[in-house]
Amino acid sequence: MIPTRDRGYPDRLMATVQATSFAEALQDVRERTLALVAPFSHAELERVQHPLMSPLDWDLGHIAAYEDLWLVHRHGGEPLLRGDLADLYDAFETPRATRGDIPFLRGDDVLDYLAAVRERSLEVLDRAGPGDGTLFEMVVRHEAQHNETMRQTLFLGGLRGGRPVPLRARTPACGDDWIELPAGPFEMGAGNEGFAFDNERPRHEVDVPAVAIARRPVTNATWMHFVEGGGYERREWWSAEGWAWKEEYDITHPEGWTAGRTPNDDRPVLHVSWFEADAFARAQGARLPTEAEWEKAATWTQDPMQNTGHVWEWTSSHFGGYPGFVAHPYREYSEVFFGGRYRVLRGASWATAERLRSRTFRNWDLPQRRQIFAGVRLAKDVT
Ligand code: AVJ
Ligand code: FE
Repeated sequence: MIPTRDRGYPDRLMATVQATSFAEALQDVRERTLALVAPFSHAELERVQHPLMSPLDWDLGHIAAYEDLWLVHRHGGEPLLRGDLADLYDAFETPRATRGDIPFLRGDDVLDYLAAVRERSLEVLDRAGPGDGTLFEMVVRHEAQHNETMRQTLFLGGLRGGRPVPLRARTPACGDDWIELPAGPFEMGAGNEGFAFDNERPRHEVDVPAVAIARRPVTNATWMHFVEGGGYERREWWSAEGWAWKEEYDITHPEGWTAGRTPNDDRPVLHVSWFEADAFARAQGARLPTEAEWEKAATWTQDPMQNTGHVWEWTSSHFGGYPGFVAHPYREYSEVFFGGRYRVLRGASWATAERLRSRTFRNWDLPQRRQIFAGVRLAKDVT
């Protein structure tokens, strides 16, 4: 099953999640996980495809370990199936850079581990029920998030599944098509009903000055124009930190624009860093939107943003907790990333599961990162 094949192009940010049972939801995301790795040999799954990313087999074992921890151990009250593997599959105990050298499960062993844990969690669901559903929803979404991480690995490794299936409909190339949002407050963040990640709460009022936000994300063709116009050479368009990064790594175009693959077309540009997005915006006499501006625009039904949900959109905002933030249910999801160099991305990408798509979801990454399926939507002040 290839989840991206028949998607339309226009606005598909909002999820239409059917009210399926958790057993079905777990089954559905597992089919997607297994379909992602099905084309590859054991050797390809064991390999470090890129220094930034875990071997795909590590992701598989981590998905199983996370499910065992939260559903079987915490929710079901049973001992871990493989307590001996807990540290190895803990993202903090074992940082990505070292994951190539550790004895993670490989080949059929990791597939057996996934299946054995799944059997246990379905037994817990049968016996104890889903509780308020939070942990089951969290585990389904965790696996879906790792599906996107795994696609990033496939992209960087040049393997099948790392690039979007070419979309039939295309965006008209349009430099100056702005949505004007009048000044005023809106309710930011997720309400109390239903599932949301801790960093989306609590909902709170934010007053947003008048702003213009681009109707569509920046296209490859427009980015090509930036490259040809000296975008990566004009010091005045770059932040000091961004310029230093660009010089050190000799960055001259988005990640993946190799000879013979320079997509000069009207699809949203992908695989640009925050530093590049920031410089590009300055070159256009514009800026990146704040995440509040982005979210307000996403709720502005009078004149909706278009082509959301194909690329993550960098914002100017640093990742932090909303006023009154409470870590829940686990501290390591968001809080440990607050207050650092992380920038927020909004929307969703072509590789994001339907279940994860929402107007309040906050993604984050470091400003130099380009493995993420990220692009740019511009904003500018209204005077
Ligand atoms: C929300 C995508 C930034 O991949 O680091 C997966 C999701 N957290 N396992 C990440 C996540 C723990 C997270 N992002
Ligand atoms: Fe994880």
